[in-house]
Amino acid sequence: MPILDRSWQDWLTTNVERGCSAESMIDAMIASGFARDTARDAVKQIVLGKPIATVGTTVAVAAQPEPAGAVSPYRYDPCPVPAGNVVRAGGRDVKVLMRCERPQIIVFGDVLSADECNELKERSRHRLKRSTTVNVDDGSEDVIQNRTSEGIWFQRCEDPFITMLDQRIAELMNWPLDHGEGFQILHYNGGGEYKPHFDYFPPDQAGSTKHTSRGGQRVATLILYLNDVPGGGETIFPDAGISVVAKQGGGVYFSYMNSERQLDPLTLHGGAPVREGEKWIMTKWMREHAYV
Ligand code: PD2
Ligand code: ZN
Repeated sequence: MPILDRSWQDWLTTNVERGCSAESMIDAMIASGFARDTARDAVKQIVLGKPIATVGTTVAVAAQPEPAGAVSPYRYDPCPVPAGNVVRAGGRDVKVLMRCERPQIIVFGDVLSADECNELKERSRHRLKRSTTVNVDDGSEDVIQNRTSEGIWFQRCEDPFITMLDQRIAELMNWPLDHGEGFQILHYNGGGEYKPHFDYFPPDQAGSTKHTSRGGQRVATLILYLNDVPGGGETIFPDAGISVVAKQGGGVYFSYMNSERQLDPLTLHGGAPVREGEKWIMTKWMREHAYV
C-alpha cells in the first residue's frame, strides 16, 4: 500500500472530484518523480468505490455504460496568437521558440527584458503572501500543500509600468486587455511547487460560480519567468509530455476554452519542485468576457 503525504492525498481527492482520469493522475505523479507502481496503487485506492480494472501497467476505470450527455472530445479553434517565428507585441519582437497544436501551447523568448523582470521582483519582494487555491465547494481561497508559493497581485493598469506590460501581453495573447485579470507574481523557494491542476474553474463545482460571475470562464494563461531557475521548477504538462524550462524573460502560453465553451483536459499542468535556487513568475489569465 503506497504511503502518500497529506498534500498528495489532497491533490488526488481534489482531482477525483474534478473528474480527472486515472491515467492523467498517474502520469502527473510519475512526472513528479513517483514510481509507476506507486502512482498506480495510490490512484487505485483513491478512486476505489468505483470499479477498477488493471491493464498491464496502467489503471483504467472499468467500462461503464455511456452516460447520457457524454462529453465530446475537445475541438481545437485556430490559436489566437498569430503564426510566425516572431510576434510583434507592444513594440517588442517576441520570439516563438516552440508551438504545440494539441494542447495549444506556445513557448516564447524575450517577452520581458531583464530590467523589467528585476523591477517586477523588486516591487513584489516585500509584499508576498502565501498562495491559495479555490475551494471547489464554496469558492473561498484555501492555503494547501499542493501550492507552496507566495504571491501578490497587481491591479490591471495600476500605473504606467504595469499598463505598458498589460498592453504588451494583451497584444501577444491577441485577447482584449479588459478581459485579463491583473498580473499575479509568484515566488517559490527551494522545494516549492504547484502540483498539476487546471487553470479553468471546474464547471460542475458550486465554488466556481463565485469566480465565473466576474468575466466568465478563464480561456488562456501566460506564465512569464522572471529569473533563470538553475534546477527544477519547469512548467510541466504531464498528459502532453511537455516540460518548459524557466528562462528569464521567456514564458509559456496555453489556451483551454474554445468558442463552444469546451475545456481542454490536456492542459493539465503544474510547476515542478524547485531543486536549486528560487523561482519567480508572473501570470496573466484571460477570461471569456470583460473582467471588471
Ligand atoms: O510556476 C509554474 O510554473 C506554474 C505552473 C502551473 C504556475 C501555475 N500553474 C499557475 O500559477 O497557475
Ligand atoms: Zn496553473
